[in-house]
Amino acid sequence: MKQYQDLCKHILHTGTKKEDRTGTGTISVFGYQMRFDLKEGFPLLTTKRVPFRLIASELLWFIKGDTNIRYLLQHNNHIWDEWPFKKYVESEEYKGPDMAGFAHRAQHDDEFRKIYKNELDRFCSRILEDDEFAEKWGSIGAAAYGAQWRSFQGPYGSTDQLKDVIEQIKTNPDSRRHLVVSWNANQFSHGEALLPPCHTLFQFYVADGKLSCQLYQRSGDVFLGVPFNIASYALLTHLIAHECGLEVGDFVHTLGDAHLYSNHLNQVNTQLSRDTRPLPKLKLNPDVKSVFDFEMEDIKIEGYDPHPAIKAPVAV
Ligand code: THF
Repeated sequence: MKQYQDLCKHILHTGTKKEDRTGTGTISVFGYQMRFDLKEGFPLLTTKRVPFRLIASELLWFIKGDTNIRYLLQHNNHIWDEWPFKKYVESEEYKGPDMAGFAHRAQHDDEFRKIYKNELDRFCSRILEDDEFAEKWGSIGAAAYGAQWRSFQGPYGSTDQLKDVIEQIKTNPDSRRHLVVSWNANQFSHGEALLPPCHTLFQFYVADGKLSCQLYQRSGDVFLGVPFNIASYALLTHLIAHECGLEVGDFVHTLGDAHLYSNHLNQVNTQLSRDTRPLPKLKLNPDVKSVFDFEMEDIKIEGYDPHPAIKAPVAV
């Protein structure tokens, strides 16, 4: 995926050093756009292995309107653990060893990393086993994608944006209003969100029997998050096209603050030294008709032959 390699090079060559909320430090640019023709293959990076099953289970979780990490844990998906864990260990209810600044300390202090891993494991087990605990501590907040897509809150009540947009694509394909918005400024300014949504808005477009999608992402962690985000919206576009009887068109990815974390730079350079390989293909179970009925076993990726995975710490 040359588009992604070009983005990394662009940030390395023209980016500015910038501090950030997590205290890690980044190199950042403002405003960037990539375009992927989904008919040319499924845009899953080949210059490192990207765990597709985590992307698919995260997307199904959003589509269900779920905001509790229990569903992810049931699918052995741990990409959102740190955020509810942070809220829990900062609360009165937490009585274990001090976890302040766990993301940084776990990287630099081996002794601490063991204690942290142990606490995080216990947290995840309790989310899985204890209904009350899961209810109280498993949520990533009402401003999470699942809630915004399926039950956006406003003065007139709740709106199922995803269901509505699919209906509109079917009945009024030429509309210029095929939008799903996750940025509920009012809600998150009143402290509901753990992490205000990075994918603020996406729009669909139908032409020549093909469905395209554009995402405006206000902030992109280019090494860890962006490869997930590209594949996730590509998959969403395929699922909706499937239900609506359309072919897939382009995925257009527009980024606001596009950044490389300072502790991902060696990894990025390793990745840039690798050659790209042919893209895999997505296979959806033809018997499933509705976006809302897909399960993991209905979604398969074929012909994926990437270079090995590259580990990197996630900034929290
Ligand atoms: N916060 C930050 N700092 N970066 C992000 O990418 C990000 N996300 C979500 C919310 N906040 C974020 C969480 N998404 C991984 C991937 C996506 C994530 C979080 C973490 C990650 O660690 N991926 C590893 C594999 C992990 C595994 O195998 O368990 C990888 O190598 O790709 C942006 O949506």
